[in-house]
Amino acid sequence: MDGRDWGTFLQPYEQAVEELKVKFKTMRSELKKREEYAPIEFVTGRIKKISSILEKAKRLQVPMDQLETGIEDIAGIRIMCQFVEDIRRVAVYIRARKDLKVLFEKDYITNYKESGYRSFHMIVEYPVQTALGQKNVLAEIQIRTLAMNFWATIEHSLSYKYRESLPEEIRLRLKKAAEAANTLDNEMSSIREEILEAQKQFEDNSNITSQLLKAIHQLYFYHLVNEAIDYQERFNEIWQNPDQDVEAIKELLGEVKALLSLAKRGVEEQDV
Ligand code: 0O2
Ligand code: 0O2
Repeated sequence: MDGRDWGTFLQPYEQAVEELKVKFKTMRSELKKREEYAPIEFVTGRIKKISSILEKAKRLQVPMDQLETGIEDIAGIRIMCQFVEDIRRVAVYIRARKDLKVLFEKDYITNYKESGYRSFHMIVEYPVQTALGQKNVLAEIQIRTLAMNFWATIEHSLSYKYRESLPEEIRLRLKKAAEAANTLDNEMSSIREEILEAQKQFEDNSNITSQLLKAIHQLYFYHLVNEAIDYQERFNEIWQNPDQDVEAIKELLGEVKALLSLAKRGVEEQDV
């Protein structure tokens, strides 16, 4: 390909990156509105520099007239997530989209690279509408956590500087740093699990409490005033205790419910 053609050649890729960035940023804000947090933290994109395209073509022995199919990441989108679990979720959303076609995936999380690199890659075919009609371009979507991104960004700049001659000692230290980033991701995931579990527990407990208070209130409808006062006092006692005993609240709820169903049956029998 002649040097003068680069602008025209790269135009659909630029358009693809711009459109895909908007789409994934929109997905982020949409998910954020629906849920308490978005599985997408932020999105970036770039088109590969001409020098990098030429270098990669040489390295992969891609002929100059086959760059469109031979180099998959001329258009690149990067999606950063807070937690490892989010990566799979984002991949599911991408697979379900009707405006692109996933051609293949590379799971460098399960099968991390020798360098220590971790990320989930999806190679997609994306149709761009140009002045001359539709053109399908390839794009690479890299999905990774903030920790994976932190490591990859620094490793990229260091490796780039040293090229092939990265000293063995540095290579090993980078690998160790990748393990540390992975440990950090795992730790954050398990802390998150615990927080979610604690939140659920808190919601369950407050549900039981409101059920009990409602049930006590219902006792008045059956003229069980003394019982209602008695249960209210017993509840107050448990509630005022610094380590509120959920089991005791559950037990009390069971007792009040049993009394209510007896009272209900009594009323029904009277009606007959
Ligand atoms: P290469 O070809 O990947 O080595 P600049 O590119 O620095 O002149 P700009 O527009 O600020 O200016 O670049 P940006 O978007 O900050 O990207 C800089 C670097 O971030 C790129 O390196 C990429 O390595 C990386 N990057 C950002 N987003 C993506 C993405 O979605 N996919 C991929 N593969 N890389 C991304 P280089 O050296 O510019 O390009
Ligand atoms: P850039 O500058 O980010 O665009 P390859 O494995 O290199 O022969 P392939 O099969 O096209 O070629 O790519 P692969 O392995 O799926 O990786 C594609 C991209 O993932 C790379 O693009 C990087 O952005 C990123 N990547 C892969 N391995 C590493 C790694 O060890 N460290 C870092 N920091 N990034 C990695 P480019 O074109 O190599 O680079």
